[in-house]
Amino acid sequence: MSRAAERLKLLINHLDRQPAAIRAAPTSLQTHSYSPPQRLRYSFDNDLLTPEQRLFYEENGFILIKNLVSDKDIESFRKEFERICRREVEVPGLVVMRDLAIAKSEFVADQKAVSKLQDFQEDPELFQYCTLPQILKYVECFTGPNIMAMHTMLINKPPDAGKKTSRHPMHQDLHYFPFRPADRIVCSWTAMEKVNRQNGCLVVLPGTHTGTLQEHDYPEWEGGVNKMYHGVRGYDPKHPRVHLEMEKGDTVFFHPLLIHGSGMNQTQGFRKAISCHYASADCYYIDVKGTTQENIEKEVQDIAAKKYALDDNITFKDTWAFRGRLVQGERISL
Ligand SMILES: O=C(O)CCC(=O)C(=O)O
Repeated sequence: MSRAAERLKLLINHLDRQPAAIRAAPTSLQTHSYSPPQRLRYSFDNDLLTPEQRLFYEENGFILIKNLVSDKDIESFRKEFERICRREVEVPGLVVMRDLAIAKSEFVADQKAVSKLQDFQEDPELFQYCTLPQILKYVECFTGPNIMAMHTMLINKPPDAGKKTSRHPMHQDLHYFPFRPADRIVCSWTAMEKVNRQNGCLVVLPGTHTGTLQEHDYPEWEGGVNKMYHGVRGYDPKHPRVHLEMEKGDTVFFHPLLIHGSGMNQTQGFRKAISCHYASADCYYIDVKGTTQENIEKEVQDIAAKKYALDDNITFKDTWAFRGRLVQGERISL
């Protein structure tokens, strides 16, 4: 370790212990207004993240780790995705989402393009992703040792058919979650191939994780918007953006308040990524009545009631509690 890194590590150890201490040097993304000293809030020290990485996450709300998932694992996720599209396997609870405008599909003719598989917790091949030790080691830096896999997705951004429906509006993932605290939730998102601006990589607004949960709704896009793709209302369009261009196997971890989205896929190929939202098993459910999350609560409850042929007694919390799976440590309150 360099001397500078050692000094930073000492400083961070100090920040971990002291409720009030020295603040990390501002970056170009921060304004120069004075803010009082704070301790590190968003990450734990488990000897994995370097001091620089911790400070980067604290300031920006995301961190990109190169080459974390092997080609072999990605190949097995890809094959399982294909088996699901061909209906060779039936996965209980899996939600197959299709783009509203894109007719061209992979593997199966005459169907709208699959844009996302959601809730693959009952598929042992895909769920393998959520238990990869190299991912969990990083997740633990943000959640602590007791870890629940709460939400799983394989995102398959189709080639856009000219209506821009392949875009994902800018949003905060916390809008979808009735559990807290937000700082003990983290998303891992792994590129299953090279992703860049052409095929619609992730776009993030660094530092927005330090803000609050904003109001979300369907954006008024001319070509229409895919189901459940809510967008954040009234964010600053001039906020600096970072396009996360990544190689196959690279993984980004990000905070659930970080405003992010993804652009149009302007290539002829499908852009795949696999992702899981993890939360500390110490997190607790909240009642979202009277909050900005009421609209998503209603939409999720309606979908769940139809899917499982249940009456409207199913609660927003239920829809999460039965999907969550313990992946490390002890299941506590989630
Ligand atoms: O992979 C993408 O294009 C964006 C995914 C995303 O942000 C989400 O599904 O919440």
